[in-house]
Amino acid sequence: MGIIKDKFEAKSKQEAQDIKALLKENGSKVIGEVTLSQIYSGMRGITGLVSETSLLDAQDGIRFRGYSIPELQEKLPRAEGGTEPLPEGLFLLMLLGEIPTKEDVDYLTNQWQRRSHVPKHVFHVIDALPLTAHPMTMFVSGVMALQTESNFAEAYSKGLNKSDYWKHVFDDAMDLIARLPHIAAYIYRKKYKFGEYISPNGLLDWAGNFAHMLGYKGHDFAELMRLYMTIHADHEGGNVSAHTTHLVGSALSDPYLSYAAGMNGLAGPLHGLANQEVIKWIFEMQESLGTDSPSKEQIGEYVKQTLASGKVVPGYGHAVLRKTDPRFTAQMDFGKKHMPDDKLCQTVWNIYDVVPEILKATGKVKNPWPNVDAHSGALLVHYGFKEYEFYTVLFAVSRSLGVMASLCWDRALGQSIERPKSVTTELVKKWLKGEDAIWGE
Ligand code: HAX
Repeated sequence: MGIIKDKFEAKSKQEAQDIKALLKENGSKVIGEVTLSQIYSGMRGITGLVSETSLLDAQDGIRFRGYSIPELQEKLPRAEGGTEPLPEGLFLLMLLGEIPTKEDVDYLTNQWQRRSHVPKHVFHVIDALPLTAHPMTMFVSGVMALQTESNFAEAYSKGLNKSDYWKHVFDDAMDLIARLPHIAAYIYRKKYKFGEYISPNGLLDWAGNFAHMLGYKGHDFAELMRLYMTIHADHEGGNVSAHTTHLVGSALSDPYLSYAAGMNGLAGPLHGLANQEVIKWIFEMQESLGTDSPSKEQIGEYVKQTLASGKVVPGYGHAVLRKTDPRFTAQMDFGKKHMPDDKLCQTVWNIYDVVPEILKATGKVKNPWPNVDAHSGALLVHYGFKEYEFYTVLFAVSRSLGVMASLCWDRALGQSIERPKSVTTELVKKWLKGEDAIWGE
């Protein structure tokens, strides 16, 4: 890991100096205003965080260090005979800010293989849970059990110089990412495949080996995993999973604790759990309509029923995006290339034709377009991966790449403990009457 760590040290030291100079000159510049509505509605639109790894534009979608998803597909190294990017390459791009070579990516694959050993007690903790437990509960429990291995926690307890925090966070980040596919695949095989576990294959790349341990063979599924692990990795810093990881890490909780906290947020149905909710909703629609190829009219009626019963249409809407999510488009392109006649994918595409107009007509949904979760399940089902309760675990494994690269940056830049100011409604009322103007104390 020496080469990557040395490169990161040089880059982050330079960046820390630049930020110091930038703040000295411009630290008191005002970058926006905050309205009362914003503090009552999830702080939407308030710029309050720095996250180096990616940036989300409401119209164009996500860019990782300036690169769009089609650009990543073109520029990042691929597996032999493949067309999708290797997620190792995206991780290096997020960490170091440069498109890596195939040699760099192969080196990282090798390093992660060497670090992938999972101690037995982690599996024992997962085994202690009932088989009925949700896979995300099993996954986060496994990650918490793995916290015994934290370099950062051990070094901190012995006494650690502030300037060395990042070094141990870096090592934990690498170990954690390396180990997650094994933990996730163990849960999948335990819960759905009668505990018939598959040993890792040290010759495969990170996502290819994950596909192998899950038990899915064939080039196309491995390619889907490479694409999936790449596009779900990061979505700038304010989403629940990234922000939570950053927030918990800001208290110097180690990377295992921080990541586990973030993934508990990913497990919410308005965030990462939406991928299971989408496919569940489509299966329920098929059952209720008695067909696996519902017409657009039937879909439209079903969507209206969903809204009338006070539920959200899963996979649609976004807090920041105002156009179709390019992560949805990348998956639709994959579907059109590999499975153009798949009935479930065709249903997803028909839903895409129908839902936006209905959501627009409500007059309140700010983004009627599909997000990343609207498509992923249909691609997985095509390869026989129907256990939709597991889908958020796939998302979580991918998300480790973004949140861990970010956590390395947080510590290398010496970011502070996060602590925004909150107020009470009583204070707001007094302030509105001019009786109390004290904010921010
Ligand atoms: N179906 C029905 N109503 C929706 C909706 C949808 N897909 N999306 C938004 N709305 C509603 C909101 O519930 C809100 O209603 P109320 O005023 O009655 O509370 C109103 O429209 C305005 O909401 P908004 O400003 O457009 O959206 P928010 O920023 O508040 O919320 C969400 C963004 C993603 C949470 C929202 O669009 C949603 O619930 N979508 C469905 C769940 C989903 O797909 N989540 C995954 C998002 C992507 C992600 O994080 N993946 O991990």
